Amino acid sequence: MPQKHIYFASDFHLGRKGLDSSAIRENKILNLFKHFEEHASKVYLVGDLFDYWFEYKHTIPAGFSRFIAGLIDLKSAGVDVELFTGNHDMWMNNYFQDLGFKVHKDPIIVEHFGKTLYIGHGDGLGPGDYNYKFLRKVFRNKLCQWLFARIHPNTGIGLMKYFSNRSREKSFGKEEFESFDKEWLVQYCESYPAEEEVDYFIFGHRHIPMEYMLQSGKAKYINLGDSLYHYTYGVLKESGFSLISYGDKDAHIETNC
Ligand SMILES: [Mn+2]
Repeated sequence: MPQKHIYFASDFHLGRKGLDSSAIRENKILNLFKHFEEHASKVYLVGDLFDYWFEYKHTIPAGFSRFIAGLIDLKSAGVDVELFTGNHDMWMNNYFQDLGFKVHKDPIIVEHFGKTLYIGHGDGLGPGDYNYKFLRKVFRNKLCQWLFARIHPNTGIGLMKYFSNRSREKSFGKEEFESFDKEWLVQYCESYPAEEEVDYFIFGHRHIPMEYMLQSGKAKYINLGDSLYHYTYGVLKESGFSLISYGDKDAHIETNC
């Protein structure tokens, strides 16, 4: 039996066009899931899987059935799948738990292959971004969620799509990297207490694939990129962590697994 690996991916933003339409991107992601099915013991999907998501008590957003079926297939094939919420899909309640998935709303620390991993979407961490940090509190507030759920789904989901598009026009697809010391997630990792020994900090949210050795020389900051413009995912093997590109017709995924 070949050794199985641990996989990570984030920021699919299904429901929105990226380099390709959402339907084409969904196909690519489902193909990637087939690869995971063969090689993974565990998959962490690190947030913003959907461009918008809100669970009403008896209703979920339409349009994602194939993807959700893909998640279920992965699980049925014996792969343990854990989900994280992101800033675009933080309104998950019990729908995915009821399907048997663990859903994390905050970062977690876990150990695999003797390495300690800090895994989280990455929104609201690090210095600055006070407007978002305030909004996040409102969005996470139970009363605000209850009130929002009173709006008819056609209007509620319509509003979410509208605001998601607006925020994207301002930033996504044009994410620019200046330098590592200006990356606020890097700053967050640099100031993380040294006595807690973490080998890999793994985040999504930034939409730029990156691997960076922190000043301590002992831990790495990793950003998983996205499946909107970059088509990247991460894999942890006995030998260490790598970021992989996928999604091109010819490019195959990992060569040596
Ligand atoms: Mn995102």
